[in-house]
Amino acid sequence: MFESLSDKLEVALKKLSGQSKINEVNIGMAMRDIKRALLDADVNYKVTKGFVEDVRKKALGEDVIKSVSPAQMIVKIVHDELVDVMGGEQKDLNLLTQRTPAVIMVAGLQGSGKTTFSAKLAKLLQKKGRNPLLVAGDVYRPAAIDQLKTLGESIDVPVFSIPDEKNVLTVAQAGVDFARSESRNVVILDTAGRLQIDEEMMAEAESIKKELNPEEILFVVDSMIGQEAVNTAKVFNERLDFDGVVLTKMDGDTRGGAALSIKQVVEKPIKFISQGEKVDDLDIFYPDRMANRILGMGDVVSFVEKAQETLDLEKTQKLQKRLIENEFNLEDFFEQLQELKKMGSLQNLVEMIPGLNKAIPKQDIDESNLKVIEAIINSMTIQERQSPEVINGSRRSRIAKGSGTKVQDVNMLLKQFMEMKKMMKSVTKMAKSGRKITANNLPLNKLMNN
Ligand SMILES: Nc1nc2c(ncn2[C@@H]2O[C@H](COP(=O)(O)OP(=O)(O)OP(=O)(O)O)[C@@H](O)[C@H]2O)c(=O)[nH]1
Ligand SMILES: [Mg+2]
Repeated sequence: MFESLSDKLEVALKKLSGQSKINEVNIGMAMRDIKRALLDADVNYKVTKGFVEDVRKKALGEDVIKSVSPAQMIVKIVHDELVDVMGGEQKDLNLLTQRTPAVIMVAGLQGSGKTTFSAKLAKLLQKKGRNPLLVAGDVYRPAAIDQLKTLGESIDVPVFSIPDEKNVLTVAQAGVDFARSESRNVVILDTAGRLQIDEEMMAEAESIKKELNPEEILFVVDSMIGQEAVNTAKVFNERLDFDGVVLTKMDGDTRGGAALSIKQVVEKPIKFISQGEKVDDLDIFYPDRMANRILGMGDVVSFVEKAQETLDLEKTQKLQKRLIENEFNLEDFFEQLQELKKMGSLQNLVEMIPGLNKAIPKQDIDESNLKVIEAIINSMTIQERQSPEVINGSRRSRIAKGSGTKVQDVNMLLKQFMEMKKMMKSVTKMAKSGRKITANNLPLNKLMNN
């Protein structure tokens, strides 16, 4: 699913990765590539246009945090836009109802996967502790009842049907009564496939809605039909004002356009995606996870997110400036530790930064180290922090006492700090020669390895 779109987006975004600044020119080029990728994936033209405009605006307006590269920032912006286009938050079924049973009506075009989905949903709800009943509301196709029965048996969910009854309202109403008498708290009503141009069938769907007043109407659409999915959704929505969309056959070579267009066009959330003919292949739709899947760069995204949320931009820039100028002292170091601490546990942090988790093996991260370091620096005077070279023997033992540590610990910290400064010198040289300072050569790395 989405392979081709993913690949193209990746290529487009990679082109930015060598750039030190985002400007009109390179962002313009990237947006052209992204636009083409989306259109090739059969995303609706208007949706594509809006998408690209939004990303461009945000990219040019955004403060780029220093510890994050411009390319990483754009990945994040594109990711957020994908999430947005697909509906933002995950939307649950509306089953919080006073009425028992709650009724879910399943509607859509012929062969879109309604019956298969109904069974998958029954299984999912059952797993969640609900007590579903499947109701065979396809009164037209002779084999429809048998198909649903077979599926129901395979998941141990009862199926209600009235053979030879041709009025779907009669079947549906009797199904609801039956569910009530059997203490089944959710009815899933599978309906006949209908063509949107078939006025009689569309009117029937409307009358089911009117009579049963379902808690939830789900519109099932085959994701393989691309743009047509959006048009169909529009027509069904005008007639039924449905509550959510189910995209089926996402296991096929769908280009993904429907997933990215439907929410924007009909303003209804995608609630499930179905991939496969087996009854257990139903996924709840999470826009955020889907965006990660499309971009394949989840780790970069969460890193930027964390950095945005917590790192104080001004402080970080000030520290970096001092690093470059080699004026970095223990006070700065302390400040940097505080900033990093805000980002959560070190382990989490390290796992989030691409490359860093390889540079620092898990067993080398010892959070208690940090506390010791903090305690020691806390026991120093401002003068000592600013000019560590004044810290002589008697100062060392005073600091050790004050922080509840040993003189060796203080020695160790000072030694590490000096080494770090040495290291920073070489980083500074790197920076001056034009090479980028990345998370990999932050002083933290060195420190944690000692
Ligand atoms: N690969 C794949 N096949 C699916 C999926 N969902 C359904 N199918 C297949 O698509 C065909 C139609 O599925 P149904 O569930 O019968 O569709 P329907 O909408 O109930 O069809 P009608 O009742 O005839 O309108 C069947 O062969 C299913 O096995 C899916 O997510 N992936
Ligand atoms: Mg069917």
